[in-house]
Amino acid sequence: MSDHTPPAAEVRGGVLVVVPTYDEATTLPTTLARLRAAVPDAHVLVVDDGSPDGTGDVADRLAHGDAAVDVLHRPGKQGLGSAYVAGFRWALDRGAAVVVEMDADGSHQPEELPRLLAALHGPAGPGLVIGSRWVPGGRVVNWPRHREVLSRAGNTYTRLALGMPVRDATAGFRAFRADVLAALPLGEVASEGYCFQVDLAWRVVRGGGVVQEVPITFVERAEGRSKMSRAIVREALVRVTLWGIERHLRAAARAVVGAAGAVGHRVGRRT
Ligand SMILES: Nc1nc2c(ncn2[C@@H]2O[C@H](COP(=O)(O)OP(=O)(O)OP(=O)(O)O)[C@@H](O)[C@H]2O)c(=O)[nH]1
Ligand SMILES: [Mg+2]
Repeated sequence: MSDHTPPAAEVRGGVLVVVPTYDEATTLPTTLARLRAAVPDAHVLVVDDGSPDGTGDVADRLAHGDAAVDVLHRPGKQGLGSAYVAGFRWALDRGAAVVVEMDADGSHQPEELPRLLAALHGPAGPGLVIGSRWVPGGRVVNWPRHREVLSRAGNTYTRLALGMPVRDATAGFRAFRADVLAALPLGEVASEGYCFQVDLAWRVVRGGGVVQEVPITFVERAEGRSKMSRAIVREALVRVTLWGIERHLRAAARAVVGAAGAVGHRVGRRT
């Protein structure tokens, strides 16, 4: 933890942006500067997993000069999902009203965050707002064709398997209402990569919450290295498939119970 730990009153009732980092020493300073300029009232928590490139020190330096920036240091790479869960707990413990997820690599443009926040307070009453690449108006810049195909295909598969009305469920630029986030069983979330994003959206939908998508322009990182891997894609594919099967089995079980009830009712009337 950086030497500035904000009193709860500084965060309470406000927006807390969680920025997970692993080897983002070259990208973090610009991202934080843009974020602080775009949403000056927001508090920022960088969650660094002992990055070998010294991102943790860079983050500490930035936090030292800015009371609205804090750093949570974790020993060694533990994955994006668990970094976010640690950041969420930190935010909820301090009474944040809104919790935001944002990458450090420049793909999520801080200047678009005010639109996400406006939607969160808008008439649809969402518990979760997702900055979406795949709704009308959303787009990607400088993304290799194979990444776009993978993301579109993965999201279509997810939507059909889960019957979830979300076009970009793997997106990681999002804003949660804190009460909705606090109601999720964060201790049960075991997903690590893209799947973490699907997992949380799916839990919000199953809990009866509204998920709203806002179009964004996603910009491929210009510096640093992607942590996307085959294992992360595999994790998402396996888990989403299992959740889809589970959903169909539950629906089938409900249909059988319903049919048995109807037959029992008819038999009962005849006897
Ligand atoms: N604390 C922490 N942060 C991580 C970890 N893995 C990735 N990150 C950060 O999470 C954010 C997203 O990671 P990226 O490498 O950009 O992965 P991605 O956005 O899914 O993949 P690309 O689309 O290729 O950029 C970045 O800010 C990373 O530094 C991790 O294990 N721990
Ligand atoms: Mg990225």
